Amino acid sequence: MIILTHGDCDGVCSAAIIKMLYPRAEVYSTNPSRLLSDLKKFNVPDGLVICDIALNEGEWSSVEDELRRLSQGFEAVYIDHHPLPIDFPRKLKLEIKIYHREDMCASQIVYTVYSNRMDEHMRKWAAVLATYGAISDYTEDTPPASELINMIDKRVLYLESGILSEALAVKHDDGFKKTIIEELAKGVKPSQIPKLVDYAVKALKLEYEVYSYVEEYTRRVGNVAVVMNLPHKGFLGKAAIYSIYVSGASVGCAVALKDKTAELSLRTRDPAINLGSIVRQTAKTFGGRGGGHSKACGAELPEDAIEDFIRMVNSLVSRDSGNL
Ligand SMILES: [Mn+2]
Repeated sequence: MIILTHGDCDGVCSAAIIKMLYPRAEVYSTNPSRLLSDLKKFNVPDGLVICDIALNEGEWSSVEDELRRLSQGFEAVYIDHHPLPIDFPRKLKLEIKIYHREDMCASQIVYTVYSNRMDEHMRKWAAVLATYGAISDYTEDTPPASELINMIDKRVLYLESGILSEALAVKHDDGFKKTIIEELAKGVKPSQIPKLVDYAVKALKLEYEVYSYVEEYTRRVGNVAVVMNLPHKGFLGKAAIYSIYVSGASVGCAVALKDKTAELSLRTRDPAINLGSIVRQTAKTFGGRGGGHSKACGAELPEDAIEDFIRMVNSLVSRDSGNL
């Protein structure tokens, strides 16, 4: 069996839960923009599960073709919690099983799908893994996390989840991720996995440097706080949140530049704003693509379109938040 998953805490926990049932499954990390080309690299395995990978608009039919090519004689499984692209078909053909909901993270969905095949001992550990994932994706108000944090010391659960997500923010090599997933699947807690605490502490130091940078270099375009060229990679989402905190803006936007392309992460705390839908439309207008949740989303744009993009997001955000 092959598991393709996101390389963050939620993705890693999703894969670890599945690997508890399928210890020989091979795990590969991927992301939304690489999914299609990664799928093309594989040949027919005996099982395929994709976890925590958002679907890009306009790509489902190609992804579906690849899944169909790969899943001869078994049903491919797609588990995700990101908003579906607007062009996602209402009626699906057979052979691909999709588990999608937005009120829990991928590892919680994985838990709901796979835990009834587990004995009680396994199920208890799988629930802990799902809770680590939930804490890192801020969905701990739904099961099994919502139940577990009242039964096991929640400070310890948050600490373990924090160690895992911090370490994964800076360690990107696939070999290391595979080791973490194997250890987690065997029941080893994040703090007990060799070197993970060291990486987490290193990541925290970098994160605090990013926060100081955000304090100094955040500027405002109306209701949007903008910060660019962070000193370290892996903290785009957190910088966007922190830029709201330091500026008092309604929306935070952190920008990373690479090869004439800008990668943007945007956040808001204003419930009146559907940022995911604003960003999806605006990115399209400027020749890029983007989207995501109503409070947390991202975009990829041509570098020279950034300022126009931000100005348009500001005018749409100001309209929705009533600050115009
Ligand atoms: Mn996730």
